[in-house]
Amino acid sequence: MFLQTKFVGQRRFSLEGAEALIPLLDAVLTAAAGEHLHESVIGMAHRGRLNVLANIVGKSYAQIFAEFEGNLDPATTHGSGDVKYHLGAEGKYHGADGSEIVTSLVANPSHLEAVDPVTEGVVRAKQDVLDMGEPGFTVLPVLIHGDAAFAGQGVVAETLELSQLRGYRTGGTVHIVVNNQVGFTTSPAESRSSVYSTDVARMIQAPIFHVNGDDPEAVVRVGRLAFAYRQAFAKDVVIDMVCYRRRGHNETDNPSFTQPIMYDLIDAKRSTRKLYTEALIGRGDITMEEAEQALREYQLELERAFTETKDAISRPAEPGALRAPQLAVHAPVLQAALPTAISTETIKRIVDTQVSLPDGFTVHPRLWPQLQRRAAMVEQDEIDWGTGELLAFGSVLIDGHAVRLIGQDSRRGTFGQRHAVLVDRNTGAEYTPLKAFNSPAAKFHVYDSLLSEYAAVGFEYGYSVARPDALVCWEAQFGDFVNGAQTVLDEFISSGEQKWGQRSGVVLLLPHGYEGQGPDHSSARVERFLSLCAQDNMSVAIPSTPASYFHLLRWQALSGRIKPLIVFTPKSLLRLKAAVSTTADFSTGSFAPVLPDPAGSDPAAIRRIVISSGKIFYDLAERRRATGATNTALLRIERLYPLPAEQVAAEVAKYPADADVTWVQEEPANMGGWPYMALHLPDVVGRRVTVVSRPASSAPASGSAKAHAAAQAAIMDALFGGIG
Ligand SMILES: Cc1ncc(C[n+]2csc(CCOP(=O)(O)OP(=O)(O)O)c2C)c(N)n1
Repeated sequence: MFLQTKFVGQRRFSLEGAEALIPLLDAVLTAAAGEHLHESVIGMAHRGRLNVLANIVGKSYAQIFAEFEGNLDPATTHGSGDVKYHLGAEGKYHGADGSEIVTSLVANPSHLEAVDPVTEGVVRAKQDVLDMGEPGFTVLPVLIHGDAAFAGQGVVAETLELSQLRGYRTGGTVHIVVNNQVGFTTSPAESRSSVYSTDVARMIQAPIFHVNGDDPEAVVRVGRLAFAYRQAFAKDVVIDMVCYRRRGHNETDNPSFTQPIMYDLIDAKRSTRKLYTEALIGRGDITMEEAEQALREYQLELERAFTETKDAISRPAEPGALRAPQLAVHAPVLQAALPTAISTETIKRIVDTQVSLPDGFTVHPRLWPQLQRRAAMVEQDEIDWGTGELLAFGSVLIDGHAVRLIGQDSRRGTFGQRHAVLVDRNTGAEYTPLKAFNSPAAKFHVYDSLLSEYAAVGFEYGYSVARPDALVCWEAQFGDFVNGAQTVLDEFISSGEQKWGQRSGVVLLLPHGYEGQGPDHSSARVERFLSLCAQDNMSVAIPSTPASYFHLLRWQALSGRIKPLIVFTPKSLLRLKAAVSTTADFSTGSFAPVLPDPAGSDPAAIRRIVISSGKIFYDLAERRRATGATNTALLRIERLYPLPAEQVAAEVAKYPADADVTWVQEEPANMGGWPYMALHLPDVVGRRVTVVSRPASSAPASGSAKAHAAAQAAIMDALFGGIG
């Protein structure tokens, strides 16, 4: 209300009509402090966010006014910044009884409910650190929703579905629906088919309390009950606070155009505060003078803060984002090579876990040879992709960093390449070899996830924000399906640091490659990720060998560069004979963003420099061998962003200055790396760059295996001619 008079016409998404949210949060957080919980993390949208920041998280009125004045402190907004009702904050809630609890509000985008899984991930990460992986659930998640969004957004159902799963549970979330009975201008009859907006929560049998928002004492009672339920059963609980919205969707809207009768009623209605004050006076709990005095004092305090803000030229920074815990990390390393090799003893130690199973454990007879082969690979100097990954995870654990890997069927691996968890053939008991390297602070967490991308990726983003010391990997079943999480990619992963200064080192593992499996099992949309890259916001890589993947993962864990890493991972290369690395590739060297031509033909004879990324290199190398061509050099770019311009230029400079440069990719010309390379490569190599690819296409790949083979052959023919 105060803001309404001072900042006329500014949007603030007021809580008027739903004021009881504040005593409700007070009841929940005071109870949480009473139970000695460590912390509470709140995720919410626009409605009442400023009130929550001021009254619950302890953001100063002066700071809020300063932001309304447009005095956004560059230290809090980092780069492009965001509108004031999206910023996160960290503070402490001080209850009236003197109790206190650390409380943070997670930064969120406009996309309603997108912050739900992110908040859960943040909470789980904090719990994993505090509780050392045992379920103590000492951090409380609170999610505040709008009624229309709770009913309409599918990610709500996905997030509820996470709540009891081993890999995701947080010991129960207190959900509060601020049910003001209208969504923007849309009435419930148009916005849901369910009776209540909260009906979606019935699927997890959560208790749902419907409570009258105009009865603050009932609201508080329900808040205490809900928290007690969470503590007793470690399950989600929902409070449906039925209230109203005194103003339009925001303060510039006129709601009577669309809900005239409702707004006649609301206009005639006395506010919750007035009704409650009258009730207290009527009951003799306070006098009229005391009530007026309290209101006057509060308004004076606001006026004082407002005047100070007007006077102040700048304000000291307050955290605009959920801060990562203080960490002893190295200075960020980007271009410089970070030593990521491990000793041959460590290699042996890690590989030995595959065949040193507990007494009495019966591994599946078909799997046993596969595990034995891993040990033999080191001897034979032919380490495959699955083993390379094992070496990365094992050595990162040995180096003292937790590893969390989660995705659909990630424990076995979609392509049967991982077997991170072994299942006893006779008893069904589980054994996770890499847990041999667990320490209290650095554990190996590997889970199969629910069949979700949106909530699943959101959760890992949140987890990684709160745990930058850990290697946090989300794996897609096939990379194609990551587009179900596009909101998280656009709003959090690629832009969270720029908007809110919120850093994440999350790793996305996205199986990608054209192998004739049709339009939905081929492309993780390299082009889309590259279009999101700017200002060094993340890394995008397509490692082409097990050792390259190994060094990349270790680089991500050890470099101190806390940026998301997108990895396009292989399918057929998992078993391709040519795509193995030697033991020395792991015990020496580091991640190389550009791989030189391994053939070592005479540089002076080169007429064409072919640059590619990922699996197509093996097809190119094979066709070059088959045709006996000696005039073509094959370079690989292992990390597309940040583009290793100097290294690419240095490799190209080894060949004649008039040699042609061609970018080759499996993807259609409007997809893959080309749209990005077409913009940047000519400058890097100092000459025109042509492309050989599938023709531009609306669908990413053909549905026919025959058409696939023909298109792949056409790419090779275009470069090398027919085999003859
Ligand atoms: C995913 C998404 N779609 C659409 C919008 C635009 N939008 C902003 S607020 C709003 C209505 C929200 O209604 P409700 O959830 O009941 O919350 P309220 O504003 O009433 O508190 C809409 C449709 C959005 N922000 N996010």
